[in-house]
Amino acid sequence: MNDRARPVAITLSIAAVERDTGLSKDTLRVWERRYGFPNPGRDPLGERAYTLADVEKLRIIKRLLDAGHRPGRVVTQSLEQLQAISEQTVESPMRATELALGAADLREHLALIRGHDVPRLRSQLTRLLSRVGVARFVNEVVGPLNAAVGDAWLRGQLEVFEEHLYTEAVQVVLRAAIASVPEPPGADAPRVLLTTFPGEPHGLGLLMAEAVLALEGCRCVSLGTQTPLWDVVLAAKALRSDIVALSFTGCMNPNQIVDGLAELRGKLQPGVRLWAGGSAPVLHRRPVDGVEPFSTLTDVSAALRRTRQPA
Ligand code: B12
Repeated sequence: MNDRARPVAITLSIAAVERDTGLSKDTLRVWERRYGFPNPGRDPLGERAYTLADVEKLRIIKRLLDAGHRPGRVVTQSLEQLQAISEQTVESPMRATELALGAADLREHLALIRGHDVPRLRSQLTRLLSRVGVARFVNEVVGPLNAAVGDAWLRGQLEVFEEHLYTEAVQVVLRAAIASVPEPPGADAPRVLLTTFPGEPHGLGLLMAEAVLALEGCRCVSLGTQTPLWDVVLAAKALRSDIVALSFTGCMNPNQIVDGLAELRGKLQPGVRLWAGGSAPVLHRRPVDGVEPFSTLTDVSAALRRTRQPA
């Protein structure tokens, strides 16, 4: 093929790779020096330019690191070798998923997503909800399904638009579940404001937290995702919130998470509790004064008991 016939290769900047894989720019540069991978070319401005193949490999590497593998063991492997390690590694969470949801149920849900059958996906989820109740639906159905959908995307078995279809269906069912929880009777029920920071588009963690908090007798108001920081402050004041609860995945830049939480803490009334939940590792690696980190929903009950005690 001559140069004219060769298609122009799509490349990504280091910032785009960081956002897409959750690997920091520093890590990418260190690996480049230490392991020779990734080894990006340069764009016309001399900035690093990563290929889509690099990004695919980096995504698998990130997933393996999250599952406990060491960089030295995985970064230098070929794509085929990584896929083989990945098959073995993701098998156990998948098995756990199958146990919680039922193997047939899980396969059926993934097939409905792949078949774009949204009405049936919704009705199956609704059926499961009425069978197991809100608490088990959140922990044993939505949690494992999220993981399975995320894994399927990572393996290239689901497209991003199919993740959107899935999210929409789960949102509808979770909202109905939340609406079915009776309002807490007393005026002293904790008031919780839920949202994410700009840059964090994932909203299912918020909805799952809202469902659990409603079951625990809280009055929840959700602003949905990506609320500017100052508006969170205004809303917490206007709604007289006792707790501001935020959700973070590993997609958001860790420095923005830490700086944002510190700034928000400084702007909220001292008596307002600030909760930060989700799978972003930085929440535990770099704790922020006055911010309570949560990696699961199971700690919510104990944390509420602390909130109900005078500070
Ligand atoms: C659906 C989905 C999407 C949808 C989101 C739509 C929406 N409106 O929410 C779309 C398609 C938009 C999307 C986009 C992206 N996504 Co996405 N997505 C998912 C998926 C499948 C589920 C979404 C979710 O909300 N998870 C978040 C919550 C529910 O999970 P969690 O953080 O583990 O939270 C648990 C606890 O921490 C706790 N919790 C969470 N929040 C809170 C809050 C409080 C207060 C408390 C107490 C507890 C709590 O509750 C949960 C249950 O235990 C996940 C897979 C997964 N395993 O979660 C991937 C996932 C989060 N996405 C991922 C990625 C890489 C992306 C993209 C960068 C690329 C892509 N897929 O296109 C973009 C992001 C673009 C951007 N601008 O940043 C990765 C993140 C990897 C990382 N870096 O950590 C994941 C993990 C998939 C994977 N296996 O790689 N995604």
